[in-house]
Amino acid sequence: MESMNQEEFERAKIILSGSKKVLVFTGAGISTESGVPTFRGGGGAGVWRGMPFEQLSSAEMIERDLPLVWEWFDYRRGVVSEREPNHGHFAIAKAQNSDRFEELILVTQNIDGLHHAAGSHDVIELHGNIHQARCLSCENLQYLTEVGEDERPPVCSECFDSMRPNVVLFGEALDEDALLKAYEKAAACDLCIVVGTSAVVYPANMIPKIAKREGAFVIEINPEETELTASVDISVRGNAAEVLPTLLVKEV
Ligand code: BJW
Repeated sequence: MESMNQEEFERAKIILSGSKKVLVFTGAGISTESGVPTFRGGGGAGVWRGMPFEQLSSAEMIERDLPLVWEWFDYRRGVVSEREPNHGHFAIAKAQNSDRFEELILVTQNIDGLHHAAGSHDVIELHGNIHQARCLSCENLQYLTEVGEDERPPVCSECFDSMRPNVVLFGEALDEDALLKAYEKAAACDLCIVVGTSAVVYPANMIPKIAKREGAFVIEINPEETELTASVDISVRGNAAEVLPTLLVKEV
């Protein structure tokens, strides 16, 4: 871990050893070492067929061209389906399934399902799940393994209307229960670990701010500086897959 700021890392380890209620908040950067592109900063998921992802992944595009939205997410699902969780995902799952902390809540902005694949449970997926379709009329949710690849858009088995990818696009509201639960847990944790997110997308980016406001210690893990860096208590500059196994699993 040559590029990591060792002093900050050592401080983070000490804080972790005294923490009971931990909230881990992840973004696209945790899946970098699995080969899933990030959105910003040249990560690779930013443009497809010459169109910026902000345009493709938008509420407006669902109205305008649902088949194109399906093509875009079928392509993305193809990329994700070939990927596996990395040491960062596994470290979180291992800590969550151990008795190291009284509670470890995992909130993610990612739609790739890699936290589940690593063995994490009760994951709060704020931006949905790329492996699911949702009915435009009755909100029925189905896994794409049940729906199949033949029909785009897929037809709802309950009401026969069209289905859309179950992801939260720009201009759309997040699932209220998921967001409320994430905010409540952020307000109640004593340590919030923010991993691999640029923290620019609202309302998910309120989570570390709420945690901090309510008195939690905030640690950021990211190879780059972000909008959040100036306001966190410790910023560990490193890759999630390298930092998390030592930080979360091994005690001081
Ligand atoms: C590593 C690493 C390694 C690299 N280890 N780290 C103006 C001001 C404020 C807000 C707005 C505004 N205009 C519009 C808005 C609102 C908008 C918004 O926030 N826009 C901002 C971009 C300005 N938000 C919304 O529209 C949201 N809805 C909403 O506000 O609703 C209001 C409403 C209420 C009631 C009714 C109706 C409406 C919805 C936002 C949904 C976002 N969805 C997306 C797309 C999902 C589908 C898809 O995948 O295509 O979610 S956007 C995209 O960004 C995706 C991500 O989850 C999200 C966050 O990105 P993330 O995870 O932070 O990734 P990156 O790429 O930004 O950063 C990666 C980081 O990893 C970097 O920092 C790297 O350094 C780091 N990294 N390698 C650790 N190895």
